Amino acid sequence: MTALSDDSLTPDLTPSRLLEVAVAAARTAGTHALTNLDRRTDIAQGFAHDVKLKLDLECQTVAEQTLLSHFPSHAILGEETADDATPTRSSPYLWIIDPIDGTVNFSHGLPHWCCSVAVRHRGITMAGAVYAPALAELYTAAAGGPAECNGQRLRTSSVPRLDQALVMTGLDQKVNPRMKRFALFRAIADTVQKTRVMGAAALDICRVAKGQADGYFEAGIYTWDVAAAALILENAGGRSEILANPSPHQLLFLATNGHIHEELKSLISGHLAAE
Ligand code: LIP
Repeated sequence: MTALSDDSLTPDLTPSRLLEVAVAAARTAGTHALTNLDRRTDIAQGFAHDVKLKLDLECQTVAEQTLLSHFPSHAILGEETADDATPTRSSPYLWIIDPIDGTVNFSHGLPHWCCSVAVRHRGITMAGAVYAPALAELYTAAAGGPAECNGQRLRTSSVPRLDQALVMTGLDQKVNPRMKRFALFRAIADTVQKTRVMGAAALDICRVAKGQADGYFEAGIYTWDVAAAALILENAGGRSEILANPSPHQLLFLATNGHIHEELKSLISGHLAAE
């Protein structure tokens, strides 16, 4: 009997079917976090400017359990186990989980946090779900389909120039060591209409998809922060680009409404060149 490839094990692996499971996993993780807010300060590991909560680990576990109950042979890359360097197993399907994006916000009781679940087939993102339970917002997209928030179609803004743009960014402490994090922030802040640092990359990128912001850039972000939101943005008419990949899973990531992309990219690249 020939070994069945993953592709044939579950023939109904359409983007919409994959999205259904991504939504189920994101909702399971988000509901677990929301119903355990009383434990939002239970720390698993503390850092100078960051924190890993016990709920981060628990939410990844419940998301994984949901995914594997549907697709036991698929591989998983999650923020909380990424130090293992490799996904759980080899498979053409890779699920990418950020169980709580915006962990520090969550631990302080700020509602700007979410659970992000994406799935890639041979490296191509097929579906993505970003669930922000404290905001009652579920962002979704499947390859070839629309981007939606709570079932409403998303469209990026038409803001044409940087000096009219609201640009979101982050100040992760593990930022690319070559880059002086506040110098780049200053370069962007001096050029755009306004900058915002909200602390949850996936939600920031979904705001660009929704037309509520016009761009997002971060120098020290990770694959699991952006995998789902990047598809949602592109299906809403936006554009995303990895400007550099300094270490496994770490990215210099740009996401825009498309209109300001080249202008913002050259500002950032010019700054990097000057480093
Ligand atoms: C967060 C990102 C955010 C970044 C934070 C942190 P986490 O992810 O979403 O954009 O600025 O430093 O990395 O760690 O909360 O999943």
